[in-house]
Amino acid sequence: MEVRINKSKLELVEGDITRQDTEAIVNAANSRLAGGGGVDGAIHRAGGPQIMAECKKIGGCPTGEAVITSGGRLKAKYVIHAVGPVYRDGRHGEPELLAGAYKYSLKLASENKIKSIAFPSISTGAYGYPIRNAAEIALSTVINYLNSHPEIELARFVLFSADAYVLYETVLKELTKA
Ligand code: AR6
Repeated sequence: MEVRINKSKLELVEGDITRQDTEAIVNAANSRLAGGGGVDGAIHRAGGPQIMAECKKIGGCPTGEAVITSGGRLKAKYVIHAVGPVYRDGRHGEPELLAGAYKYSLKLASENKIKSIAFPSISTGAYGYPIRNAAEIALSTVINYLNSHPEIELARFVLFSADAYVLYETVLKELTKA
């Protein structure tokens, strides 16, 4: 599914984030930038050791923020490592921290003149964020940003399962009345 938000395109696809041809892909990282499973493991495996070497130099990233490295051997020139919250009960700042992970990623994209960016569904795997709530936050945060930042020409969400794709599609239709 794809919709236009102001001057930008917002796309949903089912697939693997490591195979995207956007200028940047976003990693669902941890605050130590130490690597792990899920998206993080897949990105470091596909991108090679250069990415971890840069992460080590940076040292870490607070939850709700993001840092940028090169894309190593990936098609994408950059990896933006965003740190989403571990979900507890939704009353420990999780919504704001999740929104922050997306906002920071977009801000880094703008600062680095990146025009196309692909996101995974941050925090909805190992970190346990209920996916419907996470999708509402993810999509509304990105829509808000695109409305005032036409320099981002394409924002794409890459969903790893058909279920996740359908859920994001439902939420995007609700948010845009598409
Ligand atoms: N492409 C797109 N989406 C994927 C892929 C992929 N290759 N692999 C998994 N997903 P997770 P988190 C989906 O666990 O919840 C790591 O160990 C997956 O189905 O990757 O933010 C880090 O080091 C889920 O919907 O990230 C952290 O310690 C979503 O991506 C921690 O896990 C996010 O799942 C971060 O946990």
